[in-house]
Amino acid sequence: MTDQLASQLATITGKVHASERLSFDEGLFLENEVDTLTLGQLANFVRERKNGNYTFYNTNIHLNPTNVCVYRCRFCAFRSDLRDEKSYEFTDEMIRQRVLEAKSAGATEIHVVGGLHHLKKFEWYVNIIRVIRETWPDIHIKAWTPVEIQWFSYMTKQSIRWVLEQMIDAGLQSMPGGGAEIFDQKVREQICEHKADAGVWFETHREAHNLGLRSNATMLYGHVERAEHRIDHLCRLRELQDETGGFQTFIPLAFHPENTELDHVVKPSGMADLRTIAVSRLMLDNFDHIKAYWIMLGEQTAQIAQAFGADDIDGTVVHELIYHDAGAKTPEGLTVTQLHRLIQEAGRIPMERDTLYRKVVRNGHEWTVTDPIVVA
Ligand code: V47
Repeated sequence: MTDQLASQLATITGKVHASERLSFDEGLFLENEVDTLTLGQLANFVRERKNGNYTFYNTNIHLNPTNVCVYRCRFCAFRSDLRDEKSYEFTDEMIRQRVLEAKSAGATEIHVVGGLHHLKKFEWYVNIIRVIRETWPDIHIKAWTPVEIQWFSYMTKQSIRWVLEQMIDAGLQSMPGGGAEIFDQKVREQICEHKADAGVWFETHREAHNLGLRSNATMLYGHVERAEHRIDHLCRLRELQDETGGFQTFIPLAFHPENTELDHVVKPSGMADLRTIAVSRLMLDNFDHIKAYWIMLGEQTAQIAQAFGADDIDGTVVHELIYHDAGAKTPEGLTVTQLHRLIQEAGRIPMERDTLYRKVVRNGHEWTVTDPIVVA
């Protein structure tokens, strides 16, 4: 490293230690000039300042009500046409069964996202939330991305706020972070031309936060985007977080190319995964949590990620399809004992949280939650 680069790194290190915000240019510098172990050391400093030695996980289950989708995102292996052999849709009875399975597995959260089915009306989607809520009133429902919310708004000719209010009325309690991909419009045109753009994504999360919902944010990396697009993505997220404070966790999602139109792309390496997690931790100074989603990273990288800025590894994740259709080789779910091992072997203390980051205390099949876990 030249003297000039070393001096830039020293400035950034000083800012990180003083909890000062890094600029777009400093983000690019981290991406382009700083070695992986130095990035990890800096990100780990922030991670421990915010969350100590804890790594969070939750007990959750996924429900993807249909894979039929009007969109053809080039990175997606999950979607299906109605006539394809693999197309499916959930009935009320299937939803009830999934919820009862969640109940017997002790899940605190159900994560619901799926395709935009051209033959289903808004009421079909509201009913999914209602059936979950009626089947088990205690489970936290985290559902829909801005892509779905905009589709519902288009179908009903009502505002995004109205759509969210109907969903909240039916039982929706928070929103996952999907649909964000990369916010840059030129990149979106190459990977998901027709889908809701960055403006819609932010408008939906802003409305959700204003209505009292918490939500997550994601970034899909390792396809056609470049470093400046990733840093721009992170800077845009922290702007909305400054305004609303409604985001809980950020999840960088590594692209899985198998069975997609982008199957010529080489999957991001373990080093790229660790660097992206570390840079995200450093840029998103106003996010409490960074999640290393073990399903897509693999269990080994998720373990190491806990020393590169991540303080959460998601959950038991039973019935995940989006990554597994795209070639993820991870198991379709992990037990709590396996999650504990992943965390403890990384030298961290496992803490079960609910969706809103309250500590979960279990007593046999019963569970209660404490106040939100305080972070720095
Ligand atoms: O938006 C789709 C991504 C997202 C592929 O909020 C792909 O807690 C890689 O958002 N390779 C949906 N990624 C999943 C998601 C999520 C996951 C876990 C936790 C949370 C949370 C949210 O999955 C999509 C897209 O960015 N995706 N296909 C693929 N082939």
